[in-house]
Amino acid sequence: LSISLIGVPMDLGQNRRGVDMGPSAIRYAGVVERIEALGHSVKDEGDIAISHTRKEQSPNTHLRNLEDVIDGNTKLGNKVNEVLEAGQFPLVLGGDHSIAIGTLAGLADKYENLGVIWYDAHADLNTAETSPSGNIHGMPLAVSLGLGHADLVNIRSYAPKVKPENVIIIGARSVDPGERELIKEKGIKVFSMHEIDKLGMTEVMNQTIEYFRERSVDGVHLSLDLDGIDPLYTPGVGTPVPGGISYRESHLAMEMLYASNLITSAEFVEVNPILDEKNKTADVAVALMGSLFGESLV
Ligand code: DIR
Ligand code: MN
Ligand code: MN
Ligand code: MN
Repeated sequence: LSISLIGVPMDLGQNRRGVDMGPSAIRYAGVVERIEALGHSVKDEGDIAISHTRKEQSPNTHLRNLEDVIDGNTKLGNKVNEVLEAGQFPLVLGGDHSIAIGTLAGLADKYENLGVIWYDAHADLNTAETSPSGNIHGMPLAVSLGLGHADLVNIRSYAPKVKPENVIIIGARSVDPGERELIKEKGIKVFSMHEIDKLGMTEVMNQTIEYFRERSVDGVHLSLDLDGIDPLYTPGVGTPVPGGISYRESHLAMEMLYASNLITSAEFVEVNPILDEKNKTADVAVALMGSLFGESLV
């Protein structure tokens, strides 16, 4: 593969400072070397320019830092699309999960039947109306389905980006009431921790891969929130939830995705080195990227 690395030092989609240093922490953990060692070429495109002013914005909406989140995601969407047009595989490094809005905006006008894997403790299906926090990082999947604030939904001037029947959430264990309703209403496929415990990760991934093949998707984006993994392994995240996906289960999932040959773009988000223990979370992110891009144990 010919991979383009795009850093997004975004921390405006939530309250904890430090997640804007995620791209640096992941680079420091050796992402470029790790992927190049597998025979891929990696071009580091640097970081998207994100505002850090955190000035009070749109006091009449329930969406924190709305203008700057729109601005950053518009730039990111344009960059992701440019990289795609150049025939590169976009690998986006967060930053908080609000950046998935921009990533998907850049992907979906090329992939009209895009599949999305949302690997996360959360569903990220809140809207301004249902959000308990006003944090946009809890909203990107809803926004990409065309639900939520019009200025977010219409980034890069089209909507929706993704069809609900093309989304699979894996690892959910903290879902708000409004999100639960949306999952039911839209029939979104969810492998919560309950299903992962019951079926095992092998079966979850086999079903995931089969589901996308049956739907004849033209690409699959992996949006991996490091809080999907158990905080034992990834403590450097803003909203840790106990009882998550294990380190080995996550590697297995990445290895099976590599073998499936389905994945056409990926993002790794919510790495917060300020909350971390000796860059453990960025190290896990890079190790998982190793498996996603073809590392094997023997
Ligand atoms: C919560 C937390 N559902 C919210 N969301 C998080 O604020 O909307 N997403 N942490 O990753
Ligand atoms: Mn900052
Ligand atoms: Mn998330
Ligand atoms: Mn999450």
